[in-house]
Amino acid sequence: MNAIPPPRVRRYRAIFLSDTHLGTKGCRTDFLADFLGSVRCEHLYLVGDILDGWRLRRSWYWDEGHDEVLRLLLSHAKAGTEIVYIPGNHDEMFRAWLPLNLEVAGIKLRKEATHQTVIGLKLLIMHGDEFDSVVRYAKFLALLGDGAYTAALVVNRWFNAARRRLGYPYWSLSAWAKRQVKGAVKAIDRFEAALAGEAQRRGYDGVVCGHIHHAQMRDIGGVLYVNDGDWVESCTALVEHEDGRLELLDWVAENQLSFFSSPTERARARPAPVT
Ligand SMILES: [Mn+2]
Repeated sequence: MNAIPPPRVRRYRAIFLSDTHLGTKGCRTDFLADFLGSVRCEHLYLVGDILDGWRLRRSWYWDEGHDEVLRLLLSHAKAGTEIVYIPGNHDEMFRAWLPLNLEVAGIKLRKEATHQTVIGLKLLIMHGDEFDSVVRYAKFLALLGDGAYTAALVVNRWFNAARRRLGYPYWSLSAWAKRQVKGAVKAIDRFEAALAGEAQRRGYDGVVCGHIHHAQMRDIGGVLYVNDGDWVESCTALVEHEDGRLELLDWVAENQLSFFSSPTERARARPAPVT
């Protein structure tokens, strides 16, 4: 309808994002709304842990930032973007609905998906927690699997609020966990190899997943492994350009945003509405 997009709008063929953990205070809804309002795409894949456990937890958190993200997602669907929502382990309540093959407000609910890039690369899209068993001895990954993660994020926020007052730089919980927890690097390695192996076994050229909050794009034995990261700390997304080029976007680094700004400090001007 609106033929002339605002100058800030970026067009992609496909966007993949995961682990937004909406419904928790940890979600950077300010950055995510900024991102969703700045992009247009034909295909949008929500690769799990988008909504975080509303059925299971007492401390469901929702504010206007979360409203805004939801509104932008629905706007993209309304504007004609094909949206596929793949439930993860934090939004596994939707997995019970998978047999219904639901499409709600233009958003398709699927267990996994296949995306073919414009140059013919066949990608398997899945959240990835299905492979937790192969890395089950990793405490770092176990942490991501349950409520302890949300609790750790609360502590992280308080801790950083104090650091900010004392003039110290931002301290990243997940970066620390990855460094400190013995075997975390090996666990990430095993996770990546398991996902790439699954893609290869099923005849795909690559896999796009999330779950471990560790953005990555690399070749593993001739298979493309991509993890689109998260919107709690890393604020990353995978995009397919119109020419088929795949790129991991780091929204915070690229836009020089500060993790110190509270998600509730939403003074930033909103980009133009999705049309
Ligand atoms: Mn997960």
